[in-house]
Amino acid sequence: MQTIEIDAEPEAITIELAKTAIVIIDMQRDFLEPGGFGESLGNDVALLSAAIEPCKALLRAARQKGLLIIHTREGHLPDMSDAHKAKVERGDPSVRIGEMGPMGRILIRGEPGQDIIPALYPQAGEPVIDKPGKGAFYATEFEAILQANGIADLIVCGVTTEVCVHTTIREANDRGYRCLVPGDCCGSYNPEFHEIGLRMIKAQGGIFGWVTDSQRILAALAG
Ligand code: TIU
Repeated sequence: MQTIEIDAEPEAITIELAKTAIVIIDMQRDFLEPGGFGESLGNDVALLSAAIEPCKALLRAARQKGLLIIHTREGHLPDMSDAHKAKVERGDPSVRIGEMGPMGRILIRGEPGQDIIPALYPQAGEPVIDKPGKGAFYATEFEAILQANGIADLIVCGVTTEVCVHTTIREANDRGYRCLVPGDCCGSYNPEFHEIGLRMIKAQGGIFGWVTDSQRILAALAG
């Protein structure tokens, strides 16, 4: 079984490739392209695009190594029975979850905007988790898939750093999974929140996990 050491903060981490999954959180058109949910909340969606190429490079290397790759998509059922009022009533009422936008109904499963961006589209066989919440564990089959595959450690990428990435890492941390976060594979509409979000993960001896970058993971995978 191949074990690699990856340089990270607060310290290097050693992982077994067969027990590690790459999790790509919510790299969806609704968050990364104009006209979707991210923009409806008043955000500049261009701020997230820097994460696309590092994620792409990591996915390519992970596929070559045969790592388990799991994608998530935030979104709701067409009847919105899984969308809490407290979540729906955010932002401009004309462009809220479920309203019609240029990419279909905003953040509704099956609509073009809710799907993953073409640059990072899942390959056949890679699990795609549709989640109604911020975290990947809440009301999904995510943990069952991790358990069925003997996964102990997660490499978590995606958007946004302080919302869905952070929530998933916190949920994973409480369940005993070690999380390694390549900061350049994540992004936020607020660069300050991105930086502080990463600092929060690795603070206090790695209270929620480890922080690295795509280059250090690629170097370890190639070594
Ligand atoms: N608004 C925001 O920063 N994020 C979300 O609503 N969802 C995710 O982070 N995926």
